[in-house]
Parts: sequence; structure tokens; C-alpha cells
Amino acid sequence: MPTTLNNIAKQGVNGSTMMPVIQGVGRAAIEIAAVLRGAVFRGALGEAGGENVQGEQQQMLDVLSDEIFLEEMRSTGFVCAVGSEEQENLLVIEEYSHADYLVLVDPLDGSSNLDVDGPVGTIFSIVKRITANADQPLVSDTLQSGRNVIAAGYVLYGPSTMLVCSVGDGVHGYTFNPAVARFELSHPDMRIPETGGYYSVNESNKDSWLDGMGENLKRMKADTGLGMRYVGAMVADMHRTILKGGVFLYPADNKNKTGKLRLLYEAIPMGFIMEQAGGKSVSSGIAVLDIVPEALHQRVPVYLGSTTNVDSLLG
Ligand code: P6P
Repeated sequence: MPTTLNNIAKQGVNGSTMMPVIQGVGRAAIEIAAVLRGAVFRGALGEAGGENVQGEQQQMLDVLSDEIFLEEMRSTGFVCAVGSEEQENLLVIEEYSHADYLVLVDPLDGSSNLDVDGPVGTIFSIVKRITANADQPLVSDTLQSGRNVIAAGYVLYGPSTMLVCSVGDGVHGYTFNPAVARFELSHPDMRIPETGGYYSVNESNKDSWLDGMGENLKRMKADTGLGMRYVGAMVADMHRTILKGGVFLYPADNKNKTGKLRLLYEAIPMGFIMEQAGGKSVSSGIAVLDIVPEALHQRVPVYLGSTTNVDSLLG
């Protein structure tokens, strides 16, 4: 009998409470994957005509994925609010505003890959509310360091649809099996290799990097001889880094002086996964998971990967 997402209930101290929420992520992933695969026939590729809070052109599928994800979080009955890359403010789920958990999400990460049929993903992180259940959840409920994350993970929409997640008891990968329309355990206990793999970065920015990162990368490349792979979707680049080893980085630069990637729904969930897989996650000299967030859409530089490579890169 295959192992399904129900297996999460047996993992660590938080598995049983996290299983229903992660099953909700799984339902959203199945629906988003179906929408992506049929988008070209429904005229759903391309821009929605507006900008998100990030000042980025929203794709129609960004908007739809955000709606699907919110609806599935509502249907769990355990989520009181969602902080989304696509929404300026915290979205309170009114009928469950007394529930215990908040979810941070990048509903469709790397959506600029969509019109070239490239891989995209969903990134999520789950925290327990700080406000009393009798009160309305607030943005302050989301501003918790990664050390308070209860569960996190990502969905990779590639040749297969994979849901990779952790409830603090290792990292486990589930692949969607279309024959039975469910996720089945395919990559138990994922661990990042200590050596080998690739460095993964948008090297076209290197002349504008801050913090001497251009020299650091030049030194690391000479020291390790790593090849380079870069997809431009964090989920795909991170998934390869965890499976093959190496380092993924997005330094601060003259255009994004505090970094491009978002702390709450990109860096923290991916840092949580990376540390659970035996790797290292650093930003501006400290562990990503030790940063205390100050704003819902805060951006940070990120350096995530095999400990030896991250240490070699950052000196
Ligand atoms: P660039 C996608 O927009 C994203 O947020 C991440 O998924 C990805 O790692 C990064 O930005 C790509 O940025 O500047 O290389 O296109």
C-alpha cells in the first residue's frame, strides 16, 4: 500500500495537527497543476493587467492560484488567515478567525516561466497565532522568526507535480500519482549531499552585487569547480540543490538593496526545509531562521545549500 500525505500525522509532535493543513495544500496543488496544464487553451497565460504589492506585473495565473490556495486553506477549518505574495494585506478567513494557524504563501513562484512552459512552484509556511483565538488575527501573528515555523514546504509543477514538506521531522517528498489522483511518498527523508551539485544564481547581476559577493562567488567557483544551473524559479532551483547538493543564492544588489526574495514566504520556508534536509540557510551574516521579520513583504538576501558550499561562499 503506498504512503500518502496521511503519513504526516505520524511525524514528530506537530504532524497530526499539520496534516489537515498540508492536505489542503495538496488539494490546491492538484487544482493549480490542472489549471496550468490547460491554461493555453483558456487564454489564461499572460498578464492580468495589474501589479502586485511587489510592483511586479501579475500573471493571470498568479491571481487564480492565489484564489485557489486561499479557498483550500479556508476549507481546512484550521487556518485563520493567509499572508500571500499576491495580497498587500493579511487575508483573514472570517468564518475561522478563531482558528489556530496562519499560512504564508507564494502561490505561484517563478510565474515568468509560464509562457515558456518552464517549471513554477508554490511555497508555504505555517505558524501558530500569537493573538488570542478570541481576537482577530493580525499581521503581527505572521512576524515570527523561522524558529517558530511549525511546518513548511513547496510544490514543484514540473514534468511531475511534487509536494515537498517538513513538520520538523525531516523532509519528505510526495509525487502526485494521476492514476489514483493522490500524492504518494516518493522521496522519503531527503538530505542534501555535502559535496557536489551546482551553484545556482542569476550571474548577470554580479557586477551590481553588494557585500563583495562577486569576489566571494569567484573564489568559491575556483575552490569547488561546481557547474552552474539556474531556472529562475526558486522552487525548481532549490529542489535541484537539495537533491544534487551545491548552493542557491540571491544576493542584494544595487537594484534590490535588501535583496529580492521575500523573507516570510520564500526565504523562511526554504530555509526551514534546507536546515531540515541537513543544509544551511544564511542571510546577511545570520541564519535565515533567526531573522525576526518586520513586515509582511520584507525582502532579504539568501544563501542556501550544502554547509561546505555556503561556508566556502561566505568565507
Ligand atoms: P530573477 C521569481 O520571480 C523569484 O521570486 C524566484 O522564484 C526566483 O528565484 C527569482 O525571483 C528570480 O529572479 O531576477 O533571476 O529573474
